[in-house]
Amino acid sequence: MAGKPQVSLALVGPAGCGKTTALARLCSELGAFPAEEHKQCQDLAWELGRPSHRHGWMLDRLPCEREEGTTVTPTLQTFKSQSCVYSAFDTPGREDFVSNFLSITSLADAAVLMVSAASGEWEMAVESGRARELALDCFTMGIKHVLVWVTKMDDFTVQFDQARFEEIKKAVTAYLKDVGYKQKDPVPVVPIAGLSGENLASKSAEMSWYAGHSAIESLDALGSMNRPAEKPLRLPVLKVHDQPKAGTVVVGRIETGSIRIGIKVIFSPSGLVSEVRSIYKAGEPVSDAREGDIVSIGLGSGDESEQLRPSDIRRGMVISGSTDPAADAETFLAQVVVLNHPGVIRAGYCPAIAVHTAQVPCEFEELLSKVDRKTGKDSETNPASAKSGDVVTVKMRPRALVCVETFSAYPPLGRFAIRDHGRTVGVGVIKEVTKRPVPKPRSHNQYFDPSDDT
Ligand SMILES: Nc1nc2c(ncn2[C@@H]2O[C@H](COP(=O)(O)OP(=O)(O)OP(=O)(O)O)[C@@H](O)[C@H]2O)c(=O)[nH]1
Ligand SMILES: [Mg+2]
Repeated sequence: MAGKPQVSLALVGPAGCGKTTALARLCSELGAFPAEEHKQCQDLAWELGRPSHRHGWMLDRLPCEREEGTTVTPTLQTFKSQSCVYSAFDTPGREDFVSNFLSITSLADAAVLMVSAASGEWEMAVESGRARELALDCFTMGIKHVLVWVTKMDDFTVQFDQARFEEIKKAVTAYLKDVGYKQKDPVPVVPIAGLSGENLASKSAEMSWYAGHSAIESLDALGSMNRPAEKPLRLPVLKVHDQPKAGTVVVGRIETGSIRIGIKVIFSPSGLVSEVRSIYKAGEPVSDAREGDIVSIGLGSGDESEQLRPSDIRRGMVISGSTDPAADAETFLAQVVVLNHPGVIRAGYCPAIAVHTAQVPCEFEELLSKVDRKTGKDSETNPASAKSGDVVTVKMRPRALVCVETFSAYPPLGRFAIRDHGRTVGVGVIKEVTKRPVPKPRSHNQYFDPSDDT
C-alpha cells in the first residue's frame, strides 16, 4: 500500500453504456489484473467470438453475466495510479438490480457517472430520465465528488466528434447542478473510448481538440478525500461470507471512526458482539483501518463458543464499538423531498427506504409540516398530503429493525432514498432519531440465555 491514499469509487451509468468495458480496460492498462488469468480470459473471449468482452469478462465473471453481456452483481476491483490506490465498484446499470446499486453507492467516496456518446444511447438515457435519476441517487447516497466520463467516443456514429461531446457535457453538467451538486468548480467531464482505451491511462491522439485530463488523471485530481474528524465507529455491513481460514468475514466501508485488531464490536440490530480478529484492506492484511477504508474483517476471538456464524449477520447491519454504540430507530423525523411520485402521499404510506447498505419498509406515520422551498420555513402544519415537488417534515416509523442516525452526527447514515414501484420517488435527510434501547451485548450462543432479561 506504501502509504498511498485510498479512494473508493462507484462506476454508475445506464445499462450497457460501457462501464465494465472502461473499468476493465483501465485496470488492464494499469497492470491491475493477474497476467495469466487475464490471458485465459482473453483467449476464451476470442474463442467464443466475443472479443469486445476480453477485458470486461475479468469483472463480469458469472456465467449469466457473460451470456447476457450485463453486470448483475457489483464487482470490487482495486487498481493503483502513481499517487492513489482505488477500490472501484462496477455497478449494474439495469434497474432491476437497483438495491445492489444503491448499497454500493452508499460506500463510495466518489462516483464516476458514465454515459455513452453513441447515437441513440445518449438520447435514451435522457428520454427515460435514467441519466438524471442516477445523478440524483449519487447525491442522495451522500457522494460528494462526482466526475463524468463520456464513453464510446470511437463509435461509428460519433467518430470522436467534439460537438457531440460538448452537447452531452452541457446536458450532464446541468443535471448534476439540478440534483444538488452546486460546488464552485465545474464537475470534470472526460471523453473516452473504453473499448479501444482512448484517453483512459494516457492522452488520446484521436481527440487532439480535448485539452483536459485523461480518465486516470481526472481521478488523481480528486486528491485525498476530506474525511470527518475521529468519531465513534460506524460500519454498515455490505456482505458477509465464510472463509475457510478466516472464519466469518464481513465486508463494508468504515463510515466514521476506526477499527483495529482485538477490539470488541457490536452489531445493530441484534446486539451480537464479536472481536476483530483480522483486517484486510485492498486485499492486504493490516492491523488497523479508519474512515473511508473498505475492509474485510475476520471475526472471532479464537474461542469457538463466541464465534459468530455468517447467518447471524446480514447486509444493512451497522457495526459500532463501545463508545456511542449504534441503536435501532423506533421512529425518526426527516425532511423529505417528494420527487417523481405519480400520486399524493398521505400518512400511512409505507414505501421502502434505502439508507446506507440497508433497505427497509418505512411508514410515513405523520406529516408534520410543509416547508417553503424558498425560505426554508414551515408554510403549513399537519398537511393532509404531499405531492411531487413538496418538501415535508415527516415522522417516520421503520417497519423492520434498522439503525439510522441524524445527518448532522453521522452524514452517511442520515440520508435516504425513497423507493416505490422500482423508482426513486423522494429523498430524505434525518433530523432527529428516537432510538430503541441499546441491546444487551451477547454472543450468538447466548440467544436463549435465561438470565437475559431484555
Ligand atoms: N464502440 C464502443 N463500444 C463499447 C465501448 N464500451 C463498451 N462498448 C460496448 O457496449 C456494450 C456494453 O458494454 P458494457 O461495458 O458491458 O456496459 P455496462 O455499462 O457495463 O453494462 P451493464 O453492466 O449492463 O450496465 C458491449 O457490447 C461493449 O462491447 C466503447 O468505448 N466503444
Ligand atoms: Mg457492466
